[in-house]
Amino acid sequence: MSPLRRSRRGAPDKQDQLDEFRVDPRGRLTTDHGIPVDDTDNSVKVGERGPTLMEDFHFREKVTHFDHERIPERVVHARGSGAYGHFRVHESLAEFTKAEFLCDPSLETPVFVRFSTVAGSRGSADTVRDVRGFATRFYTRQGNFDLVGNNIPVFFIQDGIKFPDFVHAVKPEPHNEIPQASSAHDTLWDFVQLQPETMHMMMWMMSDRALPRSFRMMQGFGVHTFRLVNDAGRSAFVKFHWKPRLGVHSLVWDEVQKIAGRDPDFNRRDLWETIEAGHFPEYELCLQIVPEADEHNFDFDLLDPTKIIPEEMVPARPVGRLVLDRNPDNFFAETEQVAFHLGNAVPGIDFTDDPLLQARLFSYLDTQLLRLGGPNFTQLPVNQPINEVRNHHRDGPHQMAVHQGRAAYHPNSLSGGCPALADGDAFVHYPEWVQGNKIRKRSESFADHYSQATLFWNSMTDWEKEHIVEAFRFELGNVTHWHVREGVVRNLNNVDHELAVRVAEGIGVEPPSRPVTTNHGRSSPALSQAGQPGSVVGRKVAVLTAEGVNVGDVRSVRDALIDDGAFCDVIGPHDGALPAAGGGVVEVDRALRNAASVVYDAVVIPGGRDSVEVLKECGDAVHFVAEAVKHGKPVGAMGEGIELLKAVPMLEGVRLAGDYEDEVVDRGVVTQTASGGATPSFLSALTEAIARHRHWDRAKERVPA
Ligand code: HDE
Repeated sequence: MSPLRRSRRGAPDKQDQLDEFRVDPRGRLTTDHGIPVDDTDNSVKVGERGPTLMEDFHFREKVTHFDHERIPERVVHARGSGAYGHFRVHESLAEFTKAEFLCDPSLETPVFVRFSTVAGSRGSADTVRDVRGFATRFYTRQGNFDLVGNNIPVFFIQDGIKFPDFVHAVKPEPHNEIPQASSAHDTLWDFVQLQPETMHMMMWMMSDRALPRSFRMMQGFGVHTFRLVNDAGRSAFVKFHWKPRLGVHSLVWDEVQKIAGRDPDFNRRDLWETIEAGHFPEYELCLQIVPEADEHNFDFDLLDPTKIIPEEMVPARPVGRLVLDRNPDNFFAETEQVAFHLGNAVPGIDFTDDPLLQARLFSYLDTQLLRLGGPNFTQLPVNQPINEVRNHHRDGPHQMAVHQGRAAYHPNSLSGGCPALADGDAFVHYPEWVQGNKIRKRSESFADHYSQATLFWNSMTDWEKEHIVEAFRFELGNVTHWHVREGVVRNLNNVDHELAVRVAEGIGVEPPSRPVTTNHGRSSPALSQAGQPGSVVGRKVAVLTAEGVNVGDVRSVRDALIDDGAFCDVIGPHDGALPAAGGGVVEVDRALRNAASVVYDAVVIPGGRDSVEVLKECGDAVHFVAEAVKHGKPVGAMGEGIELLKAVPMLEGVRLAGDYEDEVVDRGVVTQTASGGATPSFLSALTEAIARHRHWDRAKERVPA
């Protein structure tokens, strides 16, 4: 039973509640039983060189505790990062729901969010091709509401009974536990080719959505259709969306593979550092609401989790704002022990008969019992609701509550009938009318596996389509069974003929000679990542320098970017201070050997003749710039810095500032001939180019990086 924690401000508050569990390391060392310890470096022995004694209870306790430090990792979504924040609804949604936190704009609801990858182990790299989990716990005054979503709005399968099959297929293969955190292997694609309901999701998986630049720059989706229920008991269907304020932006495939080596914690670090810097990630909660009466007005089934409701059909209405503003104190206690459960729903939010959702309602509680070792995991600080918990659940491992009284049953008279049944404010399951035979069968209305996969393909720009084709080629190129490659191409031909042909041509499979069906030609602009809003906030910019760099160039760029909320690292040949041109020094943030172009969003090359001469002769520096250009990143150069750009072969065709033009902006390459300080127009062109994220209109094939 969770002890009630009351905030010092009177209202229940999650951080106040957590305060009571936080342990300040200042103070003296003790055993777990509070016995003071004055030596924790030497075990008790018989003589200085003799055997260790069993009676050394401090030694035994220390090592025993260590031996038991690990718990099973999540069977999926093992690698994750969490943050606290708060949510506030803009206007009352009482018309649709009685959930208090969605009805009262004056209420700030505490939240904990855990982002994750799905397939990899706890220690795997962040930047892999995968779905990202986006699980949000709202600590409402009516209890915990968990919105356990992903960054992709559909799922691989329609019925939860297929989940173990799918996960066995995507996880490392059982005979040799290879590959780690990757879908590019035979078993996954074998499953895909035989299970066409995966096709819509696989289109998303092969798109840039599976390579988010940042957790701050990806959407979240509840995936299933849920219900909202208002005070009058009227229900409407709803799809939940999170839209990031910074827009949806992704990395490129070549880049993610390199980042996985250079900084496997790339997304985790990004979340942590931006929150520490006060650049709090923000998301808009948007709802697609469908009146119950319209349930059957779509050419797909609202209960089918492999389908979206196109936003052009039902707009995603912005209803509230989520801000993440606090990192956890302890990864294990909070991020690892948080136990989400789809069944944590509050009055006003309810379920539908989506067979994937129904299976999840079973799985999450079950998995926590194993992972957290018993039924009392709800008492862990991160899992406790902020309102009071009272019931007749008793005992079990690690029971924290000291239950008073004699009656642990209902009804009772010995405890005055307490705890009393809720009156009026209880969760009452929506009394949906259901009737039917018991059958093991999928509804015919779930049978169309291709139309929305085609819709997704049709909605992509040329560069997005190119990335998708390349992704299919890479993944299938790793598949050793030829019939599996052929099977996938056959399925793709049901999505779009051109797509199937392009993929087939890259993987040595005979391209299909004709389309199976005619592409329906429909598209949904909301599905494309082109034209997303952008910002420099939290972006990382590298300023490439060597001895003799122009200090004015460095400072002007750095100051302006930091003012705008970006992170800016001066990269130099070594740590410490560099003598600058004309006197003075420039402090280096990172030595070139410890830096990698792939972890930055943009590169700037300041002027300074000597500095640029050194950089031009340095293979690592040229590579640094070339790689940024290859990945479509903004590049800026001032004065002599332009000469370094000329040493990068890919810049053929891109116009640079020179004899006739003092300042030029061309396809994300921003240059000014002058040195001694960036001009306002250079700075604004640079920040705009960074906010645009990537510049796909550059030829990059010939870039050797
Ligand atoms: Fe999960 N999923 N899932 N899932 N899921 C878990 O619960 C499961 C599904 C999602 O950060 C597990 O605590 C089944 C869809 C996220 O802690 C487990 C099915 C969506 C997280 C589980 C699905 C998700 C999980 C593993 C098919 C998007 C991480 C550890 C019926 C809407 C939560 C755990 C966190 C975690 C089961 C399908 C999202 C085993 C059986 C669809 C974000 O219970």
